[in-house]
Order: sequence, then C-alpha cells, then structure tokens
Amino acid sequence: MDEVRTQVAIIGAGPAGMLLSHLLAADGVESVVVETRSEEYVASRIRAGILEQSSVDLLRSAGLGDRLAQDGDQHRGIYLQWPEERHHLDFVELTGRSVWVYGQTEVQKDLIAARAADGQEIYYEISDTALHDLSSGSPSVTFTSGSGAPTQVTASVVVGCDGSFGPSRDAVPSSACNTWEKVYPYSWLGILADVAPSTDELIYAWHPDGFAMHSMRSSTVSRLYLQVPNDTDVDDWSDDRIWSALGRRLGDGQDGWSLDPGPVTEKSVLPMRSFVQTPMRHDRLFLAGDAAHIVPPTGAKGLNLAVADVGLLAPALVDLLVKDDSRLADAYSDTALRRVWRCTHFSWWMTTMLHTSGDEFEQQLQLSQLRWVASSEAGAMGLAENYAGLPIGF
Ligand code: FAS
Ligand code: PHB
Repeated sequence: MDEVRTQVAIIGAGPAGMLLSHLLAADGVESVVVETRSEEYVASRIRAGILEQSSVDLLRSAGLGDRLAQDGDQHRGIYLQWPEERHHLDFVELTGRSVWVYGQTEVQKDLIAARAADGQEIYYEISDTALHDLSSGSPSVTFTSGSGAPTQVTASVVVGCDGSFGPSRDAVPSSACNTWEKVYPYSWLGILADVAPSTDELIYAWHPDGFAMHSMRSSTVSRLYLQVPNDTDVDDWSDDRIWSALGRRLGDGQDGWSLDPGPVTEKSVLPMRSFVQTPMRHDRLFLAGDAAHIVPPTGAKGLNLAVADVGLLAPALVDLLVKDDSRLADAYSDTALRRVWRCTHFSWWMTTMLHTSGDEFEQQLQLSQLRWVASSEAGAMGLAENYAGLPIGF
C-alpha cells in the first residue's frame, strides 16, 4: 500500500474539488486530489454555462479571471417567452448584478492549468475509492491508482467533492443525516451546435409542447435545450427534428425573429432532480458541490452553488488546520445550507414555472405567473435577485 500524508484529502477533480485545492494552496494548506476519470474526460464534460456575479468575483480574487475576462461574455439579463410574447428582464437595472456566459469546461481548464502550475498532486483514473476513520483525527481515503497500486491518503480532513454518484455522501451513516429528493417528470435534451447564436442573451421559453432554451458558449457555438419525456432515447431525435421543435417552441418566424440552425456537434439527455443531504459535514468529512446537493439546471445554479460552498469551506479549513480555530468549520454546514435551500427553491420555482405537464389548469397558472414576472417590477426583481445570485454568505 503506497502511503501518502497530507492535510486535506479531496475526492473529485471537478470544479468543487479543484477550486478547493487551489484556494487552500493559496493559504499554505496542502491537499491531495483523487479522481476516478481521466483529466481529458473531466476537462471535456459539457455541463454548466452561466457564472453568477459572486462566482466571477471569487474566481477573479483567486487569480483565475484572466481567460474569463478575455473570453467570458457578460450578459445584462435573460428573455422570458411564451407564445406571441418575449420580455427582457434586465438584471443590472433591477439588481445592479449581471451574469457571465463562460462554460464549465472553460472553468475546468483554468483550474487544471492553475493546479498544474502549482505542482498539485492529482491522482486520475483511480478506482475502488473508500473512506475510513472519519471520526478519528486521521481520516483516510484508499483507492487503486491508475497504475494499479493500492494507495492510502491519510489527512486531517476529507472533503467529498465527488458529485452526485460519488461515495462520500453515502459514507455518512443514515442515522446521522437527512436527505430530500424530488425527481421531475421530464428531462432536457441538450445540444451543442456550430452556429452563431440567434439571440444576444438567453431565451427561456414556455410552450404548450414543452420548455425550450436558447443559450450559447461563444459567438460561433450555440447551446440549446428542449423539454423531453424522462425515458427519451436521444437517438430518436434527429437534428432536423430537434431544430424543428426548437423553432416551434422559441417562436421562429415571429415578429421578424428567426432561429438559425446549424451542425449539431453533441446531444444528450439530462434527467432533472432536486436533492439535498444535510448536514454537509460529518466529523472529519465535509461535503461540497453536487456531493451534497443537486438542482435542476433551469436556474443555472449547479456550478455556482459548488463555487459558493468552496468559497465558504476553504477559509473554514484554513482556520481549522492553521489556526486551530474551528468556528467557521463548525458553522460551515448551516451557513452553506442557507444558500443551498434558497437555490434549491429558486431552481424548483423556475422549473415548475416553465415546464409543461399537460395539466390545463397548471398551464393557466404558469402563464399567469410568467405575465406577472414579466410585467411587475416586484416579480422581475424576485427572479433577477436569485438568478444573478445573492452575495456569498447569504
Ligand atoms: P462534479 O460532478 O462536476 O465533479 C465530481 C467529480 O468527482 C467528477 O469528476 C467525478 O468523476 C468524480 N468522482 C465521482 N466518483 C468518484 C470516486 N468514487 N472517486 C473519485 N472521484 C470520483 N449546472 C448548471 O448550472 N447548468 C447546467 O446546464 C448544467 N448541466 C449539467 C449537465 C450534466 C450532464 C450534469 C451531470 C450536471 C450539469 N450541471 C449543470 C450541474 C453541474 O454543472 C454541477 O453542478 C457541477 O459539475 C458541480 O461540480 P462538482 O460538485 O465539482 O461535481
Ligand atoms: C447552459 O448554457 O448550459 C445553461 C444556461 C442556463 C441554464 C442551464 C444551462 O439555466
């Protein structure tokens, strides 16, 4: 068994794990990151697209803002749409805060480059990850390394940043935690297309056929989604069928607006659920990001919540391990969960407002809610404040 000793053992090299390692190193705290996939796979996963103000501020303050400043696209707001109507919500006018279009793949590349420049130890392509002695002063993570060597990382704390299918959340005894889960009766079919976006800012569209969204990754790459049934086989959706459904739902040809189709370079079906596990700490194990909570992507909160968790956890671990001051670490779960539940509610609210289930009464309520949000400053402020993101530590 190869033995490794560090201060913080981090399971997962996604945004949460890599950003935590980066922030800890800035304050002289060592960590080891272990990851079941390859670096190339983690860097290329197509996921989130929107960074809220607080995430951008944190990445900049951590020295990770250069490419974001160069390639990120700052947006003032979004469009809310239903048949025959499209309304712009201006977050800057309403809240003074904006959002950035900067894909999670770009954030991941920046983090990988920063950790490599720092000489960070990252074990990729591991297997058999297991957590041990979480209630002792020397918890550990064992695994088989990519080269087949049984390895043990012993640390002062372990942080589970292993997403929605990792082992960390299940390492907490069921008697010591609560879980909440809601599975939605629909999924998203998402595409990447090599075509310039047909809109300057994101369009969230309610339609009797189902929800559709027009997002983007750059001035030449569009990202679009449409609501599909949960058991959808992506192979049943040809590019033509996808573009035709998107055009209908997004209002192609209405009021002089057209949706420009293009070559689809990636398509996949994303199930939608809400999940929260509390508390986000068990003795010497801390949870951050999707390991602790999952939100439907309608509110663009998943990645931003992971960043917010780490923005709270990093200083807490520095205080605990460098200054022997446990106050922030003891408060971490309660502080993080305030934002987690706020974002969980907002993501549920956006999802249930915009996705159709065939219930005629519900559709009238949705349309009434959309008309109120688009026409009332109070309604628009509610959406803007949550979408653009509440300050860290809310
Ligand atoms: P991640 O899941 O990113 O990272 C966890 C890491 O742990 C992974 O690299 C995984 O391989 C690793 N891991 C798992 N088990 C392990 C083990 N046993 N040992 C070692 N490592 C292990 N959010 C949005 O805001 N907008 C979106 O449009 C959006 N789209 C998404 C699409 C998909 C298909 C998915 C799955 C998620 C999407 N999300 C979206 C949410 C997503 O962006 C997450 O919120 C974000 O990746 C959270 O980051 P992490 O907590 O680091 O988890
Ligand atoms: C994306 O661009 O992938 C995206 C944007 C906003 C969302 C979800 C996904 O709410």
